[in-house]
Amino acid sequence: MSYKDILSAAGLSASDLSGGTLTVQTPVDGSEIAQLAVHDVSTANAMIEKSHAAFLVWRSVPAPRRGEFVRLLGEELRRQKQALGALVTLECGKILQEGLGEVQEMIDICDFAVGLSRQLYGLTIASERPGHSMRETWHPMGVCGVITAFNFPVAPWCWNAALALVCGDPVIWKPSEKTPLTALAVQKICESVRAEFGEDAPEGLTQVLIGERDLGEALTAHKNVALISATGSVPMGRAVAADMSKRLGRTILELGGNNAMIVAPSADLEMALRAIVFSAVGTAGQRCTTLRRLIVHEDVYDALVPRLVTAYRGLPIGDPLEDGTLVGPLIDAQALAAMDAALETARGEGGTVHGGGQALRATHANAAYAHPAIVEMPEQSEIMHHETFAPILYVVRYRELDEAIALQNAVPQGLSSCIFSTDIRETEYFLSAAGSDCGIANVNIGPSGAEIGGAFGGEKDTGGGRESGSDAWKAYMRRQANTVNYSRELPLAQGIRFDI
Ligand code: UN1
Repeated sequence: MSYKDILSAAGLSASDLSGGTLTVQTPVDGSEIAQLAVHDVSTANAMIEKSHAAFLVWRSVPAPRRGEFVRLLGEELRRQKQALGALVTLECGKILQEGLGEVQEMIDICDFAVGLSRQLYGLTIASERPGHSMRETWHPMGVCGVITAFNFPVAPWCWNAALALVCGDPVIWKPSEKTPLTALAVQKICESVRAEFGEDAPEGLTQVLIGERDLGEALTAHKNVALISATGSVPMGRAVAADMSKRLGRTILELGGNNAMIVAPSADLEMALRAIVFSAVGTAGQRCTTLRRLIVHEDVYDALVPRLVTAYRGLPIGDPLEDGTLVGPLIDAQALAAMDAALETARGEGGTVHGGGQALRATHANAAYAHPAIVEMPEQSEIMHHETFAPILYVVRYRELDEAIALQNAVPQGLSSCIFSTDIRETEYFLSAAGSDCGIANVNIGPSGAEIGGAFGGEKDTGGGRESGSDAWKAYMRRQANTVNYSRELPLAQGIRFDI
């Protein structure tokens, strides 16, 4: 399929793709695939006003009916999975299997949200006063701004949007300027769903802002944006948090990860090997959940690490649209330069580097393909505390489990973590309060590839937000405590007397 065919199969016409100043290049070969028009701040403000007007309508549509909108969205995504998955691959460079997986993640969260639309449960609470009842109710919050990153151009929007929409909140999406086309394609799907749904879905229920940082700042500045959910770098998250805190707006932050795996002496090394390669190399090391640090018990180090180095050598690097490719390109030349620089620093800190360096130079000179790298480190040095968004896996040894857990927790980020062990004492300890300090802690699976049913997010520099499953929906609603007096008396709480 030509790039043109991929773009048009995803519903993007020639006029959508031209006439503007934002150049979109595919990381597959570095060629230009669009020149998009960008929005300015006054357009962003107008969109926010429109979204707020939509909120005033949408909040009163019954939640199960709002769920119907998300059901139709999920149905449409099912129909368009192949086309949208290919566009994800073309625009961000992840292999087609992972592009399709990302669309599947959208479908899954839509299914979850449809059920949720009939389960936005509050509480009934025992009142201390006779003839009184108490309850807790969840109401829609307001406009929800969603800022997303290039590496997962569509799924994180959907984790937020599917929940926000059933919770009664319109959504304004600011995608990465590196991956705006997938957002435009999804917005077209939303508009077709809105037409099918009927007139109680107001205009402006979902909107997309194309452009740079100033548009994100327009969202954080506007009092009518009740909530910002942002996925991306730690500096971006800090800026969003600072701006939102000025007006005490609500945030959900899903920022960097520096995820580790502990491989214990009792581990099934065959399973560990497969899990390591997928989670360190998948999406070319550009997931926030990518495995970046391997902490291996000294007794199994020699049985595992040389095999890993061999497995890395055989990895098929190439065009992510082609069957059989396991490693696609990095997003751009800057990412490749950051990878090279990190490997250089690691060498300076005593590391032995296997792999690394640019790949496919002869055939893809304008793209940023990299050989994934394994770096054996003498200890957990400075560079290992940083997240480099590239396929670099640092490896260190440990002797005692407590030491391994301390190493795993010693970095600023706290997103995902895992242990490979068949010793239940070790695995339960790893999951205990004294174990991993991350938002995600797994046993005998890698740190990446989470299902939508769990709450997704992490602690420390990862930002503390939770998206997707479990009760993450509560962040998209406002909680109201209600006390109802059905007696003929007016007793005060805490037994206070106040007679007039
Ligand atoms: C991200 O990289 O921003 O758990 C999200 C995973 C995916 C989501 C990653 N479900 O790897």
